[in-house]
Amino acid sequence: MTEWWRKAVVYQIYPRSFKDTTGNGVGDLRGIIEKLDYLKELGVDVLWLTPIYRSPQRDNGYDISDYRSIYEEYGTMQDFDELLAEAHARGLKIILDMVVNHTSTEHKWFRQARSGKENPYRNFYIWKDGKEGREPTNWQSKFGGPAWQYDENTDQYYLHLFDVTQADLNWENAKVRQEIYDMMRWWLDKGVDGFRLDVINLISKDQRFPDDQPPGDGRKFYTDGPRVHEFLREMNREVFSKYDMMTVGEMSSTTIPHCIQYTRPDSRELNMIFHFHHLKVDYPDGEKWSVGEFDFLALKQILSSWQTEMGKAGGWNALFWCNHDQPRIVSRYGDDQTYHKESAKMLATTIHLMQGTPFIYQGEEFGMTNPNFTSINDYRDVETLNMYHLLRQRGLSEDEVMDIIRQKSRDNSRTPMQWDTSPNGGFTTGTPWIRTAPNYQEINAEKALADPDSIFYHYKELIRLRKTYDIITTGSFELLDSEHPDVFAYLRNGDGEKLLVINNFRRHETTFSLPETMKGSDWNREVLLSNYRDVPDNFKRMKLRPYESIIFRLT
Ligand code: TEU
Repeated sequence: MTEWWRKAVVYQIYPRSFKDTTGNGVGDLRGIIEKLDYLKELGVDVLWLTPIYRSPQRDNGYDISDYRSIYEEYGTMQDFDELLAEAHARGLKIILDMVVNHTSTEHKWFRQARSGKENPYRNFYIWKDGKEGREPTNWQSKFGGPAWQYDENTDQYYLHLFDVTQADLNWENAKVRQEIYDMMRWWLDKGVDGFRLDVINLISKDQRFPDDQPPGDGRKFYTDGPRVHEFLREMNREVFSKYDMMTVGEMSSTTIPHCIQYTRPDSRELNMIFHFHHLKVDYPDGEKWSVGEFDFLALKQILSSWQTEMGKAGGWNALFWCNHDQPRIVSRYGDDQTYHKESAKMLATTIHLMQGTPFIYQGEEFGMTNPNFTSINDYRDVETLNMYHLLRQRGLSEDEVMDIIRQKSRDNSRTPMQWDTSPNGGFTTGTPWIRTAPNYQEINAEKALADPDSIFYHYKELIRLRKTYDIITTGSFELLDSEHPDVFAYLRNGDGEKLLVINNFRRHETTFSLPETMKGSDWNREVLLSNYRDVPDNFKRMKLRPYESIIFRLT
């Protein structure tokens, strides 16, 4: 099988907020068909659709009640088949989101399991007796509160690492695994080109169910469980190995050694992984639901170590800043006001010149920002609403809680795609399921396409560079000046050529000096891409403007 995914660029679509063609305020599959030419213009190769299956939508589709039907507000299976055909006709591949750690409690398997202890589906899920009148263990749900829900019908608790309506599947049960593999093959036989695997490193639980939840982000406890690699090798043997496809695993709270194991070709598990450590350097004391400056030196150290260690060991990273769970990166690590364009371009260059497969999240390509809603009534995300109540119960004021939510909510990336200056940014002719960000008249795709200096064309050029220069795919990574307080600079080393990537992460001017090892050499240098109209005169000791970003090719 060809490894086409090593040079591919993936575009993530959150269908609910992408484009509505019916006027009901919810995006749909026909809206994606309508925008395929826009995506072709950007130059991406693969579209990742977040869950499109039948679901009560408690967690916007990550709570699946039927893996083989389309959620009715998104359209029909015929619409999906047409979308797949239209994408393939344009040379675009489509990967689907496989949520197999849990199902909705509305799924027929769970409804059967809940009906009685003797039901053949009982052990499709994880049921335990309570302990002295409380939950079986002190595990906590990622959305707040206990991870066990009491079911009085059978006087037992079931496990849910996420929402109470998302019951964890029991992967120890071979029947569960076979049902999942059958379902995966069903979608691949329809022509789907791969999968993003939701929290896939949670599927193996420690069967002792230890009752010692560590403080803080206790999820480390559930991740990379004892049989996770065994299950993934089986999934690869039973399914992935039989298709020319791409797989990317979402790895919550994982480690580099595990991710080398997950992605080394000879492991025969996955092609690549998302880790999130670079998106936790603005979690004060590791706590997501509090606010603080991001730790720039930690950011450089994390991204660099994942580049060098995965690179050396044959692992493969998915490269991303944004997705449907994360705040908009230009509002988070950039400047969504004065230096909006410069900082968005700098952030894009930083991640796209690394080794791995880049992922672009809808709207990132023209600099969509956090919406900064001021009322909790404007938020929809189950995690955000749970945390609002938890934080208020802990005694935080309304203003304190809303300040945290404005910066941390997953809804920051879920507001409607801003297509143009018409009402609701052209996303819908109806009332959108969630408000459109107030800045849609200034920041939208139509305006970006009309501006040759826009963020859109910077992304388009980054994609073109990846297709043109193999060194971006194959070159080794070398961090420069790890202690510089403002600049993230690195080299990509190839045969007879280097790429020097310089990124000022600050809204003030700064200087960057080439390392002594490079000063003596007389390089032919070419500017491949920058975010200002010119570059600093003094190459060896550069004076960098706010958020200045430059890619030099040295030969
Ligand atoms: O996300 C896993 C996950 O941990 C996220 O919920 C996110 O990292 C967390 O909100 C940060 O606090 C996946 C999906 O991407 C997410 O949308 C789902 O809600 C979740 O799994 C459950 O399926």
